[in-house]
Amino acid sequence: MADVDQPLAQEHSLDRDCTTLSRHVLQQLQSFSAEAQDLSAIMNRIALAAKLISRRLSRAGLVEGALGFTGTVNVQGESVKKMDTYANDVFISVFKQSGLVCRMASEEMDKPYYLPENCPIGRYTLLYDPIDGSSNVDINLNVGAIFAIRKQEGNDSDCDACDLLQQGHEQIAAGYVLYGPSTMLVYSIGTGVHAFVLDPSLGEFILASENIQVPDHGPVYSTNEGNFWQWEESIRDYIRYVHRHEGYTARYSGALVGDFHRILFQGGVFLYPGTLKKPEGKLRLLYESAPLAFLIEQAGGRASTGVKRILDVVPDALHARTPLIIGSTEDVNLVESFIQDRARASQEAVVASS
Ligand code: P6P
Repeated sequence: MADVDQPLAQEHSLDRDCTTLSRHVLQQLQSFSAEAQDLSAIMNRIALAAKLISRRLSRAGLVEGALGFTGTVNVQGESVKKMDTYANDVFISVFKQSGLVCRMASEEMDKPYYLPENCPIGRYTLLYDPIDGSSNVDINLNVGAIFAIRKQEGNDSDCDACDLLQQGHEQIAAGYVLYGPSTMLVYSIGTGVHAFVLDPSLGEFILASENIQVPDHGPVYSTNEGNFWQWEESIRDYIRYVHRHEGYTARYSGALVGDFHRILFQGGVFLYPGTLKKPEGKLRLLYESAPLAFLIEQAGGRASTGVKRILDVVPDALHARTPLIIGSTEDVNLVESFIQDRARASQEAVVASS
């Protein structure tokens, strides 16, 4: 008996294969306005950058000069990998002559990069970390890219992009690319979180998951416990708790995007708190923590500094850092409860001694 559902199944499969990133953005915006078309085109350019970087990563071990260090140090004081520079240049190249993005702010560049041919038409700024977790590149482990799109307010020539120093809820869109066994692009424009998988045979990102919701709680806690001796006592209290209670497991890859992606799909919490050496934390606010905070809140989770919602933090500089506690609502709340307990105890001690 012929499968009467065959045509439907085939139609579904064809429709799925045709749900590319740019089409999905327009569907999400429910509009074909000029602004919607711009946003769709920007996402498409990001997808092109991801494809170019994915191709380079997949053959890095065979390509002369793809791996290793450049011998330079970036604005963060970190040694720059050749892949960092390549990926940064790819992002810039895909937006040249696009009429879309006027300004690009990157972890790899001290100041924003202007694309004058796109200004004033393209009133958007792209903030991005072109390769997140680049320490994993030379050992063929997962790395990622993180991005956020913001409107360019006014003429920032007199204050060197000060209009970017705004809270994370000003972001128009945010997302990341995960270069893993498959290359995935996950994004939100404020209407849910959606995941695409790169189909190399098509050269297209195809919709894989829509309206992703992070579980309210998960077993994973993800942090670099090598910093235990540098943490506040409250964070140590949380780590002691998960060490002594059933149902928790540690996972940490050294690349924020991969660790975040696991939390997004399986639940749990990622934390990079302040340390003695970096009291403000290591992760950058504008192009790492704020985009992921945008996503996790769209997925029903939370992102906090430990005492403040990440999306409410106003950066004091383009490369400002922040402590980050991000993931399932119940797990972020649990970490914060240890911080609040210690703060209360300190306050009571002050009162008692006065
Ligand atoms: P540590 C990579 O350098 C990165 O910025 C994030 O991707 C990652 O989560 C973190 O730093 C790892 O830092 O101090 O644990 O090596």
